[in-house]
Amino acid sequence: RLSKKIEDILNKQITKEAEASQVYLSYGSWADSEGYGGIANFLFRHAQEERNHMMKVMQYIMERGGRPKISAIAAPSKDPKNLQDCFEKTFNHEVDNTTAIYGIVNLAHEEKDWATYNFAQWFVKEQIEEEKLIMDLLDKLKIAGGLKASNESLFILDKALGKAKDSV
Ligand code: OFO
Repeated sequence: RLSKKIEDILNKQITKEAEASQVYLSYGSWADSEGYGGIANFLFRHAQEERNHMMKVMQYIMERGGRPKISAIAAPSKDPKNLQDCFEKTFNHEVDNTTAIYGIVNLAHEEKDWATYNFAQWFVKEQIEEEKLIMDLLDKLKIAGGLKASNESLFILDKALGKAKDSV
């Protein structure tokens, strides 16, 4: 059974994943309004992934006899200024989430709750992938010319992201 402290930190993670999902939804809506339909599609797909992460934590809490708590989530930050800003902000959100996951790993270790420790490893691995995914996006944008990217290269990037198969 989960200790109260572990249950609390996992419940906070439910909110974090839900917030991450909102961020991707809101950036996707921004990208679409800027004409980047492919990037919007990528961000919406990712919003769904974050929701899946939230469900994964909920299911684990229930399996361990706990009670998931659904809390209010903060409004996403305001629209990005441009694509570069969008990807950078997204990356910062991911890094922030990685820190939260490490918090769970630390507490599980401290409490010798090896089941939760083991559960959290999936997220440790997932965060490596997510950070890499966004770093790759930033690289692609840089190659396209960053803030000075031509419409043509942005068009190609947008098209590629509309189709790209990202993980999980
Ligand atoms: Fe839930 O993986 Fe990103 O934040």
